Amino acid sequence: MNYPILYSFKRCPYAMRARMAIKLAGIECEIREVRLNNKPDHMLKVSPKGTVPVLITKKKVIDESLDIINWVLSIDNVFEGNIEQNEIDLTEHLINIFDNKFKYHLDRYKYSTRYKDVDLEFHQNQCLKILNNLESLIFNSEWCFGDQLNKLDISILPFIRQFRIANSSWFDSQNEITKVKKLLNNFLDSKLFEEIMHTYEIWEEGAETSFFPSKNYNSKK
Ligand SMILES: N[C@@H](CCC(=O)N[C@@H](CS)C(=O)NCC(=O)O)C(=O)O
Repeated sequence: MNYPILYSFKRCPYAMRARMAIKLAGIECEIREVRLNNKPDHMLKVSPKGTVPVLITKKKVIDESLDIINWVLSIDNVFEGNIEQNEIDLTEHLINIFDNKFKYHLDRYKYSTRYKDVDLEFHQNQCLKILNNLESLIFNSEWCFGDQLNKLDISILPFIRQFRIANSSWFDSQNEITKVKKLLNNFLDSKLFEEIMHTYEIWEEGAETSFFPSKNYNSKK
């Protein structure tokens, strides 16, 4: 096997953060885009829990997005080079809040029809509270802690993007989260975002290999 294999799903926020880490470290992978309602047998064989992303390296199968980011960081410290220890601690603390609380309320806000008796406004407000807290902790700069992308940026921005998508005009009208809105716009306008959102054909056993980052063949934009 020449390349690590990444099972991925374009719009999945967890897969997006894994693709960002991989891209930033300059690692090349074979990418296998999946349909969540028809996961490949091979993916389920190596990772029976059935979530994406799944990264298969020469030595191990990594099937948690944060573990993929940490594996990338163990090879190439691409995004923690310039930040202070307290920012590293804050990064871990905030990722935890986003993966647990924010995601919980986001699901009930964005996919309210999937839940029984949800109070959409309550969950919207809980997410906003978390963004207000984030607003008070980040710099007024390109990324959370300055000019360099950090583990925090790549971990939380895909979720903030989803939150905005649920009601973009409402999100854009929130005046107390200007730094967060700037951060999200910066992300959505970035080359990195464009690269990680490349569209791949759904992978099937025996299909020709597609690469991430894209080599611009065997895939369409
Ligand atoms: N804790 C996992 C969560 C991954 C996850 O839940 N991914 C979703 C897609 S966004 C998934 O694969 N869900 C399985 C399904 O919908 O069948 C991680 O961080 O990698």
